[in-house]
Amino acid sequence: MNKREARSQKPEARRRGRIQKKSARCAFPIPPGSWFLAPGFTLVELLVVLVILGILASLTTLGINAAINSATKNRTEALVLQLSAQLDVYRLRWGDFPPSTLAELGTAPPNAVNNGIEALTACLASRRKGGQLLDHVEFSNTDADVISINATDWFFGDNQLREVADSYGFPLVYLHHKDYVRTPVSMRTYLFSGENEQEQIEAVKDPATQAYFNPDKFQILSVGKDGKWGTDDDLGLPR
Ligand SMILES: [Ca+2]
Ligand SMILES: [Ca+2]
Ligand SMILES: [Ca+2]
Repeated sequence: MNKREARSQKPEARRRGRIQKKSARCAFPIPPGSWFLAPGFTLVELLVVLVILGILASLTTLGINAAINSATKNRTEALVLQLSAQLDVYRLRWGDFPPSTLAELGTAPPNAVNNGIEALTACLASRRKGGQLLDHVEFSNTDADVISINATDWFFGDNQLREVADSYGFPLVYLHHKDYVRTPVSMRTYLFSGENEQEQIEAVKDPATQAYFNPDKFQILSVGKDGKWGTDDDLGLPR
């Protein structure tokens, strides 16, 4: 290549160089000072990221807790419906629902708390005639009472007066319809945990009519997650 040819090619080379530089700049335009070109995060950027991660973590925890609470509540409601169906079977076999106290079965209960659910548990766990009706349920014995005899030939293998417990571990409340208002009130006295005081239960009325729900059957109630009667988280039939 002579000098003239070389000179003629220089502008072309310079033009290609400019194009290459321009292409390099424009192929992926990045504004100056962009954060991902910086050698590291600034303190403010790190704080922003941490705050966002914290918010996401708390939202996830809240969602998980809400799902757990909902599932636990659903288990108690399903248990109450299950017991309701079993009580209907019991009445078909025996002509009536279990009483609200074992005293009506000829056995004096050793104390005056949790009598209703203890009587329900004793009756549905009985091996007499039609066989036991309780299945896949949890039990408590919050008043730790033991009776002298196995009043209904229940299947537990000891004489503890157990209570069917809700999904929170508290004994359910059971009231035969004839005991919604009848004395003694010990049939409606409950101890839901060893840490709380005894509570007096009232059968639930329809607020619109002031008539008792389930007037010809029974009421099964749960004190809910807080373990206290008469609060917003109470569950069960008839509600
Ligand atoms: Ca008792
Ligand atoms: Ca008991
Ligand atoms: Ca409650």
